[in-house]
Amino acid sequence: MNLTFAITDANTPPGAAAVSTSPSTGSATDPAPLLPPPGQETGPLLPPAPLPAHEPDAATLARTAERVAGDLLAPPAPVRLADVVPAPELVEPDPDADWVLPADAVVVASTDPAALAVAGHLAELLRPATGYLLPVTDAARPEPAGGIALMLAVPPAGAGPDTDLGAEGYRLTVAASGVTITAATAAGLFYGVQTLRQLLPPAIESPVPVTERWVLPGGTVTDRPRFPYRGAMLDVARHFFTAEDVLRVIDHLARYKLNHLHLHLTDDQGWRIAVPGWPRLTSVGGANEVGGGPGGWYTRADYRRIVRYAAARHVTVVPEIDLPGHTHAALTAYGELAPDGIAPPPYTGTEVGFSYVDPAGERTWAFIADVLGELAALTPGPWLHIGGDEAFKVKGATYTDFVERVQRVVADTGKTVVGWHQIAPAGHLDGRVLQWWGTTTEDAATVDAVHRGARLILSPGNHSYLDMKYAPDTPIGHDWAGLIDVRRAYDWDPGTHVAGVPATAVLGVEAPLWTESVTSLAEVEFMLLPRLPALAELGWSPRATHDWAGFRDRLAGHGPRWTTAGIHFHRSPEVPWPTDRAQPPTEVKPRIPSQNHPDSAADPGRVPLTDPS
Ligand code: TNX
Repeated sequence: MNLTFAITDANTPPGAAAVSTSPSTGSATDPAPLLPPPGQETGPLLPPAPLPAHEPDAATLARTAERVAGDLLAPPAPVRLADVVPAPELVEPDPDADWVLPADAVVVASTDPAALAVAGHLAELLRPATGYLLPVTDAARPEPAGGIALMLAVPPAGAGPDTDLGAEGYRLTVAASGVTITAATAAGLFYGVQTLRQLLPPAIESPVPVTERWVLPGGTVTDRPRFPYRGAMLDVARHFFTAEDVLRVIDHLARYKLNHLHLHLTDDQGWRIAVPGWPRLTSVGGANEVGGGPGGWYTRADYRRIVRYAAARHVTVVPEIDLPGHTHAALTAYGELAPDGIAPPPYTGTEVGFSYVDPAGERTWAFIADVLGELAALTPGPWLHIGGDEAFKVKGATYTDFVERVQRVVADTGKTVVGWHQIAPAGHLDGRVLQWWGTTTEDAATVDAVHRGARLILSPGNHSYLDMKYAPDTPIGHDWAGLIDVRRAYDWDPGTHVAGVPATAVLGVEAPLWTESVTSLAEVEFMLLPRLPALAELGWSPRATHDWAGFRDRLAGHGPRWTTAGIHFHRSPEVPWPTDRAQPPTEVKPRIPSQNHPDSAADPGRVPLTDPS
């Protein structure tokens, strides 16, 4: 074989033309490629390029030859540029531009605190497995210079859609000179970083240094989301999850470019957020959970920690106080909120629809103003979720009057209302958002609310409820909305799902995880993965990329990543997981027997609620 390669003299300034004996077709000012294109190593001998003004010394020649020989023997990048979840909008591979992260790489970012924070985040992601120092530095105009550059760039005025990356888009280029991520915002840079992370070998997930060739596939990814709202919900009321657990869940969201974490903070079995002036909400209302465990709650400091951690990952926290139903825990703490004025004993079962705060009581309204006021003050994001589901005992005008008054309380705090789609019949309020959790695709009240200006978050129970079992033998979870395997989680279209609701009224998607039967972080992960990435792809990727076979194959590559990172997941048989050397993660053992959801009889297969009164 005819080895042809470029020799860069140690004295050659960076970026200047290197001397080449390769069949380069570039102009005199192009940097010569280090390697000839694949398959052309034995091409015809061209006339030698002009000699440098001075000969490289023997040591330089030897080092260069060693490096080039190493590169020639090296396998191509194990991850392909298109192997990203969620699927990017545009992928343009350049197999000649694979790039190996050098041990002395620097992460350079635009001189902007938010961009530098993303650069710091990237360095923290890469340091444990690589063991590299990866210093972070700023520059007015970052160049990769053999490292990774994160560049904030405002598109020129009048720029077309090709250059307009939007509020969350990014462009990632892997070239022989290094990696550049460009975006208009720090959020865009952050999503570029998540893509970069997925393009490295799975060993990048190791918490300890490993020997690996940290190669990235060459080319360009240009990407931006389909919907602005992409989220997951964690029910911390049925079972309590510590702030530490919630931070881990935020990590999982961020990996897949989800940008909202909805926390279901209150329900019949537990009240999980401290509210000044109402101490018994937590000391009494927070001291239980399904099955009789000790429960728990977040202090202001805990909640602030969650919000801060989320914000650093471009995740907005959406707190939910479920009203007027699902309030039994609050009633155990303050009997004056109950219609009969008597505090009931705690409830640790899984029925729904029996509790409500007294809609006519003035104490109720003082309570609501204090609770929502506190959450508005603690929450930087624009949303307050008021629940509104399954309030079976507050009917007709009493219900809609109640919801309308709560909506006004929310508006007075400066936040925007989100509620489950049951609030549809209540009057419209500017910006109001309904969260669809139906298992059908038709609902006149919801369509009517949309015509009055409401937007929709899509959480169809039969596709996105991550508390549903994967299969009949899934050890935890429900099946009232059907079994949801990965394909079912993936094969629907948020843009057309509810008849009469146009894609323009769809704010985005959310996967709720109710936790009646989910008791630990391991079980949370088991229910989230691998279905959460399916939902993330529906929220992020252009519909034109939707393809089950392709998704399944891309998803399969994430198994070894989760295993390496110590994350539990369900080894769904539909996904062709590679056989990895690491031990497969253990399947979770249920601590709580699975229960069906005894809700209204609207869906066949659902067990009707037996009214306890
Ligand atoms: C319905 S979805 C509920 C929750 C349950 C869930 C269990 C919704 C708004 N309400 O109270 O936890 O089903 O799957």
